[in-house]
Amino acid sequence: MALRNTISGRISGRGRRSMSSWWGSVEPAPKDPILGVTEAFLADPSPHKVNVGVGAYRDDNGKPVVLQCVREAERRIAGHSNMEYLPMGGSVKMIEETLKLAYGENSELIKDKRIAAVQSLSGTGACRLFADFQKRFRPDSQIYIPVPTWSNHHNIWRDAQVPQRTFHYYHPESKGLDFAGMMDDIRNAPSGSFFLLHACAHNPTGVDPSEEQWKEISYQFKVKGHFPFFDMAYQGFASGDPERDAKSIRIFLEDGHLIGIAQSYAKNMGLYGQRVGCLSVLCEDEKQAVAVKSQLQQLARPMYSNPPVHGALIVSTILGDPDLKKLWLKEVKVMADRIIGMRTALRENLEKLGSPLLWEHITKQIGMFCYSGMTPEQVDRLTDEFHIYMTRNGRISMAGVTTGNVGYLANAIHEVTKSA
Ligand code: KET
Repeated sequence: MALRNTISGRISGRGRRSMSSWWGSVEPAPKDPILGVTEAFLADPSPHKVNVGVGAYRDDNGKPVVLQCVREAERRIAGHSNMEYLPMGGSVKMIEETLKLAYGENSELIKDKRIAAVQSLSGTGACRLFADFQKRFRPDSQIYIPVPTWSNHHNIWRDAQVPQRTFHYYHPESKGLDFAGMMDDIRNAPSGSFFLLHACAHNPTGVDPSEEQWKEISYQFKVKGHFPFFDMAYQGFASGDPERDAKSIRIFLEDGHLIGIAQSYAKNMGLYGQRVGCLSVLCEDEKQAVAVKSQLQQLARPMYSNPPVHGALIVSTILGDPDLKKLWLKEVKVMADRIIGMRTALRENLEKLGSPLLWEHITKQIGMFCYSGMTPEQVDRLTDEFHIYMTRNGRISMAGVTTGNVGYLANAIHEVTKSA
């Protein structure tokens, strides 16, 4: 008895010691530069607070929006679908419709079955799956990422253990595209490099190449044999028309590139939390596409097995019905137009206040974001003194600006920038 007590005492003592040492070396992770802003916003009790951090669309009352086409699709789905597993590669019907949006309604590439595509956990999951695929099959490759870019791109390729290089993109003085710098970097990268391109509505800058510039970029990629990977998280949010926003991709397709695309329905269908998207890789022929798809599935299986079913069903219900698709296109345009309207309003408010700075770029930039040019210190003042929350790179999510808060926002921006 005594002995047993001693042993059990020793075991539990040792147990305690090792238990407390399991995670003793784990330090708290740094806050995410985008999602951390939402956390701080939620914790602020001020009734005046404004969140223009995360890129999530709000209506003019600042409320999250569920599109009418989504409500209708949900109504049709309710009670009619089972909840069985999807295949590892996801919903075939959803993927079919999704490829049409990127590659074109009547694309020969789709007919020829040259595209390896799987349903992904939204745009993030598509990027991550591609990064893992790149690492597995091109283990010595690197990825060229624009400066600046969506902060999570760095995390994604880092965690996939693909080394990162950068290329020039934004020109801070002109607040436009550094086209010459970008072209130089494309020319100087080793032949056959991987490049990450934002298909439209570049995050965070709101600056896209023109059609002519895309053609030159595509040409230079051809000369160098580079691989373009398009992140298309905002199809429809640049021009209000998903077809027009796919122009960059279509230019590359016309030039005969083999490409990869990450598509997301988070923004353009407002399905943020449903996590529905698509990763596609254009291959040389059907046989190659079959092999690539099987390997993408092989990557997915031990990670999450197969993707969630509900969001995919919403998407395929909408895009598979001509009337619902028409309604969706109308609603995308309404969202894009409201944002464009808020750009004008913010700029006009700042100019009316007599701001000594130029704010032309607010209306020139496109998509969800305004890359304001404010410094991290100015952003800190906006948060501390005015309860306005945005990322410290000065990015304003125009999707969070409303008729009700635009005056307050402009006034605060004026206060922190007027002596700069
Ligand atoms: N790519 C880009 C360029 C992008 O801005 C986002 C999201 C994504 C992919 C991923 O979206 P998903 O929800 O996985 O489909 N950007 C916003 C939200 C976030 O950071 O997660 C943002 O920049 O605020």
